[in-house]
Amino acid sequence: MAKTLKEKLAGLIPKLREERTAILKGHGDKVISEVSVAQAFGGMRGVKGMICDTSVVEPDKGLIIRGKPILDIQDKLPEEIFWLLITGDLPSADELALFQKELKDRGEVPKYIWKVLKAMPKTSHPMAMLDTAILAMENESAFRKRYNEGMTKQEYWEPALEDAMKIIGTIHTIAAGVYRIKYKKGDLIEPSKKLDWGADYAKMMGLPPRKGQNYEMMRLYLTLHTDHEGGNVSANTCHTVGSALSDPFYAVSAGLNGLAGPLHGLANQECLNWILQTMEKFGGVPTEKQIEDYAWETLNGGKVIPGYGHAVLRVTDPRFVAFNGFGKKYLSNNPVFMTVDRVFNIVPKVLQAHGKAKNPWPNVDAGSGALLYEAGIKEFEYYTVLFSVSRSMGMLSQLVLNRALGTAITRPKSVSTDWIKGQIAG
Ligand code: CMX
Repeated sequence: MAKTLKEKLAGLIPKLREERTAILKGHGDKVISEVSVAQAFGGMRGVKGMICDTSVVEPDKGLIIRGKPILDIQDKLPEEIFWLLITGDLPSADELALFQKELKDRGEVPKYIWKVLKAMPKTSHPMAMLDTAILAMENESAFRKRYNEGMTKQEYWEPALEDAMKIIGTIHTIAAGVYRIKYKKGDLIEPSKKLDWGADYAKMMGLPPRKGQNYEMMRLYLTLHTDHEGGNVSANTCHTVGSALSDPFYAVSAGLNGLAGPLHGLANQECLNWILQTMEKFGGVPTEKQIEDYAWETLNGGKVIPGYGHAVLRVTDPRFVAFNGFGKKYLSNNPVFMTVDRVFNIVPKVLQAHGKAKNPWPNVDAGSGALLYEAGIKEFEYYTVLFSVSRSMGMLSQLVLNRALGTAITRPKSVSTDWIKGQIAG
């Protein structure tokens, strides 16, 4: 008989605990990283100081989830990726069906959430609406309830998983509601009993299925964005907040606030903006020379070219490759996609000549916006919400594992500029 996710984890966790204890007991003093002055001032880039087992980002390969390169699993459902992230294996067909049912069983959004969202100012950013809804839903937290009742440390992961499943079971419905409320798209659309997570999200937003093309786009989008190891702003923030034993609603809401930043999740709206500005300036799909000129104009104006560069990656992001593959299949004659593809031929050369960005290649955001736009989602500021729905899976899988393994409260040591000056002086 198929196991539930909780049963599967209950079988895995004792071994993981033993492994962590043995590593710490036998090798706790081994040094794994040093920190330079530049790293201390530079966002701790490259400092190895936290553990994340769900995925790694190899500078020369991109995202690898539990040993599987993202391009090898790009055809999976996001639900399967969540199972993979948290357990290390893909689910069997029976396990997947049971897990999808468990999510649907937790799919009811409390009525007060809709009241909160409808009471927010019309000018609220959709990310502020999503974050507020997740935070307001903290009222439902099983973790907080069990903590107050006095659960043991060994039990922390169980209500953390319950909260994680409640968030994943509802976040797509909430996000679709944010879309319909914010952009006056009409009444809310109820979740379906049958559709998978991504297709249901697209349907609840009110996107036309277009013979399944829009559902396939949404599936791909959600599958590709689930996780990007532990140090990025949203994952790291969720990790830190969760480490204080703030429950998963607090932790995910905090992580989403980080995702709202223009250098992180908000970049995908800026990216499409840049593409459309280029098209507007040149009256259609620009020539390569026009793109080159506009790229230099952007750089000389002291701005970044959104969608290019990465803190870790040093190659074309494989997730961009996956989106480009979808574009070539479904949108080969579409002007926005053609511009994205042409920009890809030109901008890396310009950034290399500019000489500042350590990585001149496209990241995930360079291509995704065009697909969303052509699916009928024309409200750019909403794009980060789609990213967030997917990334909740990464944040939550990391959080549940951290509660299972007793990860300590985060508390790196900060030092003052005077202390650094003292070190330099010797
Ligand atoms: N256009 C212009 N300049 C760029 C650039 C770009 N796309 N990418 C990097 N640079 C510049 C940096 O601004 C920095 O300049 P300063 O020295 O003047 O500060 C210099 O190159 C070195 O930066 P880096 O070490 O290569 O990159 P960082 O790790 O500091 O920053 C990132 C990474 C993503 C914030 C940066 O590449 C950027 O701003 N890109 C555009 C925004 C974007 O696409 N963000 C999406 C990120 C995806 C994600 O969140 O996963």
